[in-house]
Amino acid sequence: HYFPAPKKGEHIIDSPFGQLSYPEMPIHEYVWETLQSYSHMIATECGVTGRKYTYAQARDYSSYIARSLLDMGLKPGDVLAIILPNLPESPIAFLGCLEAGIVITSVNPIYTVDEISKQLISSGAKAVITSTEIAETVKSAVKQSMPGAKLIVVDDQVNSMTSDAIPFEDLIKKGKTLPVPSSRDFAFDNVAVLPYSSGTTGLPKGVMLSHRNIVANLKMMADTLKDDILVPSNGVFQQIIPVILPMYHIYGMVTVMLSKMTTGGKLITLPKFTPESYVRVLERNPVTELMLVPPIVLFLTSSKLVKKHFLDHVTYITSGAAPLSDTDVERFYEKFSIARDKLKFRQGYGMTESSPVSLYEKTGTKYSSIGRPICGCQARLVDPITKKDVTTPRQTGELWIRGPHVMKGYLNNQKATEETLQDGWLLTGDIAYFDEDSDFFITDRLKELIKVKGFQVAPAELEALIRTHPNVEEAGVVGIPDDRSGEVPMAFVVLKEKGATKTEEIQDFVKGKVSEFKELRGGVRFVDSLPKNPSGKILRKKLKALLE
Ligand code: 4UV
Repeated sequence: HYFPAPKKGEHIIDSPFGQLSYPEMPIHEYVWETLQSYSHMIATECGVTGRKYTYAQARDYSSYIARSLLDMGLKPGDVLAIILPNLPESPIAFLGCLEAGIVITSVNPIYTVDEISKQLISSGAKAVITSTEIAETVKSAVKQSMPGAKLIVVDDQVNSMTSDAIPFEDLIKKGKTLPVPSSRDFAFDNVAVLPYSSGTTGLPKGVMLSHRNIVANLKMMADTLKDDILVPSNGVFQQIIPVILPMYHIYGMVTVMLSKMTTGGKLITLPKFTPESYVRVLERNPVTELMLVPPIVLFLTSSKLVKKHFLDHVTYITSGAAPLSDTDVERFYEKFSIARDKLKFRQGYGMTESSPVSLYEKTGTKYSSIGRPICGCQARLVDPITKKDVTTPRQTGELWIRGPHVMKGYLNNQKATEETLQDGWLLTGDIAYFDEDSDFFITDRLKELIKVKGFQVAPAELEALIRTHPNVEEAGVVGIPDDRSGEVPMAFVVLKEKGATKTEEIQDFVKGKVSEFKELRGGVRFVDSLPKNPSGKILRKKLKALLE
């Protein structure tokens, strides 16, 4: 992979991890490429029920799923929504769709009916794969937004709720009898997955990621971590990774699920994070690596349930998706008194729009740094006002990213695409600086996004919802710091009739209409007006300043 020469005024920070080369093959072929040497080993296992699949089974079953999906009338390029908690079947469903050339839109399984409907409509999904547990909610969403769509349900217990749905199991059985489709119009730059992100502003948008984007990012990480990746040989060693980050989110999908399957790891899936189930997985399995978000790092440090010996085999912990401080990591080491070169703590920086990883702190020594651009990635810092590149250490600017992992664009949204992709660069909306060693640090967010436990909350979505309250004139939502979740949403509200509505009524109004993590846990404050710029955009920094 080669980059264009820097233009005048561009101060580009290159990756210290060498030149990238990656194969032009579909994601699923890349994932299965080295499977021969560990085909009999476990690929996925449910941390609750123990249901499991070997690599050979996972590969075969996903291929049968691909054949069945095409046999059902779905065509390459059609969109299918995967709405699944982390189950051992989730990667099989995922890789099956990719093999069929079907575009996956990944939906948060804890979403409400309205939230699911919005994504189904926006993505133009023609079929859904879900699980028995959430089938009722998903069915309502399908009925509301895409009647006639095919509904496939993973689980052994198809019940009355799902009697008209197609069991996943049946697709595997049927697929085995079907011929391998002879030719498909596969292109490396076809869209493969369509996760949703609100980007710098507005509502969640479909992020078009191609096979190239994702294969490139998997290889970028592999080349960056080279010496640290352990692949089983002759069944001698296998990485064991609990999968608690949801696979609908880009971090769980690419950096945990796909990346660890590419190198023959054993994924222990947990359908939802509960302290008890997570601790049980740590207690019962010699886990080798943890991929986390900061609130879970804090959980490990603060929970009495987590014992030192659970971490005996862990050599790396990665944290990403939200800021992590030096103190957070110091406290972790203090509690467990583990040698710092035995278990390394490393931070990654990623974004849905970049498939996701762009920077990584490989040494495991500068805890609050996101490190350097990974192999095949370039970075710049651009002053958001003067538009000039930052050239000296410790000066802040907006982080811009370039590489083969940067998205094709937002689905059906040229305006947002043009604002975010400029001249081949991805404008991240994050404010950062680099130090004297060229290690990067995130300091702030230019974009309006709120991160609750590492997951996206789009202020515009909550504002639109709050405005539907009969006594609300206007609303502006911001994130405020929270010990447990990192940030929580808080609303500034202008009422039509002052005094006629209590703050709790606004909080209750939001409850149930959105997933729990989006609720206004930061509270509500009534104001006379919202600060805005001349074109009517809410000035969120000024709103936040009201709290100081
Ligand atoms: O689009 P998204 O929800 O994507 C992510 C992806 C995160 C990662 C992190 C490390 C990995 O190794 C990996 O595979 C995936 O969160 O949100 C993108 C925004 O999240 C913030 C930042 O504002 C991004 O624009 N963010 C992500 N990583 C960090 C972070 C970080 N290490 N420190 C601070 N903020």
